Amino acid sequence: MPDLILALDVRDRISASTIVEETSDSIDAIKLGYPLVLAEGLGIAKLLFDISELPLIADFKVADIPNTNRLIAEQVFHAGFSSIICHGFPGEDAIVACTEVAHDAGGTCFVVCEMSHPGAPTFYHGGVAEQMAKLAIHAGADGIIAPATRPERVEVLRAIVQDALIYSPGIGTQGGDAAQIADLVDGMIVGRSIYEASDPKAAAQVYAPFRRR
Ligand code: OMP
Repeated sequence: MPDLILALDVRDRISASTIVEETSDSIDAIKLGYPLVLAEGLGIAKLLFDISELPLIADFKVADIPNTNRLIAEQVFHAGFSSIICHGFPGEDAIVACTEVAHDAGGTCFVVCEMSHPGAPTFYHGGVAEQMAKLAIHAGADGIIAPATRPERVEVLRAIVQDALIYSPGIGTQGGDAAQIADLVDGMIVGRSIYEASDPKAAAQVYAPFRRR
């Protein structure tokens, strides 16, 4: 059974800290990305860690040349994150740059291999995701991101990455179903279905039957 990862895409520290206080017993990690970090700065990571003591995943979908990826990743781990998400399409050397920094910091690196939204198949088709999954593993990444909105694609990618981790977004608001995906993945990423709920704690607990522990 997978971890439940809260995608905390709120835009202010009061909402962020309130939701984390309410849900921290019901989730296993918190994913922060551009919406909250651009609004509040990278220091929000320490604030949320001090409240929850949960692992923090930096979702900047890093997608640059290796040197720039490395510089970004260094900032991420210096800020207290445990994991970083990068894109696969810039190629193996770019993934290696993020992975090396992650491992030097005792953290992990995840590679986006196929996205969850309706437009994703425009470019993620014809074996592209499969190639990226192979590249991610060859580059030493710890896991991949694969779409809960397409469980059949997660099955294909699971066969490639085998025991590596798969974190899967798209559950809830995007239409993915935790019951369909839980057995295939190591992390269920859920955002709006929890943080936009009138009772975020109750909304997080909906996923308890599918969650590890
Ligand atoms: P909700 O759709 O609100 O549950 O949020 C999903 C979260 O997962 C957001 O933070 C997205 O940026 C992220 N995400 C996707 O939705 N689809 C992807 O293919 C990849 C990600 C991601 O890398 O986390």
